[in-house]
Amino acid sequence: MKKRNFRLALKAFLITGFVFGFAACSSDDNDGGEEIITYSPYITKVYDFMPAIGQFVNEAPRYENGDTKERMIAKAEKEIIGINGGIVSLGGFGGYIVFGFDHTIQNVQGKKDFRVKGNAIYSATNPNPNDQRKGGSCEPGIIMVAYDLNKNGKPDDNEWYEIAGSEYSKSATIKDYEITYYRSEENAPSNKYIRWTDNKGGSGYKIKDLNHSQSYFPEWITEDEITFKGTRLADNAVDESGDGTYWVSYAYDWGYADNHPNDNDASAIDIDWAVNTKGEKVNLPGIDFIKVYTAINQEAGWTGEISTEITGAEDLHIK
Ligand SMILES: [Ca+2]
Ligand SMILES: [Ca+2]
Ligand SMILES: [Ca+2]
Repeated sequence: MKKRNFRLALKAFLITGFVFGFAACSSDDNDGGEEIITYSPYITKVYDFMPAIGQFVNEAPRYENGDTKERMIAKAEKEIIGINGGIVSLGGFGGYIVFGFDHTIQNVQGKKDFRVKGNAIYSATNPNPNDQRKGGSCEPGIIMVAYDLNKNGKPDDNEWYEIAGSEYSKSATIKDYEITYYRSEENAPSNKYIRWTDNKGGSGYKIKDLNHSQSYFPEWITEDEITFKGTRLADNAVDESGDGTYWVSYAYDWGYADNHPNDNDASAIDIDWAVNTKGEKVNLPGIDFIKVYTAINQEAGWTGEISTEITGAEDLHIK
């Protein structure tokens, strides 16, 4: 989440909720009546939450003394289930959340099936009028989907597939990226706040914004380092002012979370885009679970790190 847009983050992304009901005849319904099953189009459960480093980590949701990982998952759930319209920040590259629904989102042929909601916006002005790309505060996250093949009600490791978005096959995309963040030293300077190394020979520091006094390192974990893995997209933020005053983070074309505004068709996802680890298309009948993680490892000047935010999700076939 970039700093100047945090106020927008607090804006509720309330979409008029409606309950989907259909009549299902139950064979053991001996009075011959109908049993009404209602499904929610929105998130009903958060299964896991582990943000990476970020200026809104320990704030969205807020960590309080003694909170465990389970408690933080419950806090994240409270933010984004239903139409609560809260917000969860995933921090820098790799920070993730896993959530699910009370039904299987169907993969309808030829149609987009769901949307992960974030707080992406296009800026009204861009100091660089020559750049025609959509941009503003766009902080793309990779979307993974799982179909509950073994019907045990939870996502298993072998049930996950990546949604291959517009950048999937581009040479700038790193498919096996791995980053480790190290807990900051006592009194670490703000420009060398949290060190990171990656599996490509890269290293650097996450910068601390002095307006955010809380720790950027998830407070509820006891380890001194934390590692995340996944697909890394090319840096998307550009200092279009040339003097560091105006950063634009550009949207990629399609297939990511927190990348286009929630009312834009480019934020909708087709389950048909799911691929296996070899990059081969898989044909899922639907999905039960979604994982989203921040796809960018970039500090965007004074606006802070690029970090995906989640404000909800929606099954597009329940109307
Ligand atoms: Ca965002
Ligand atoms: Ca579809
Ligand atoms: Ca399962």
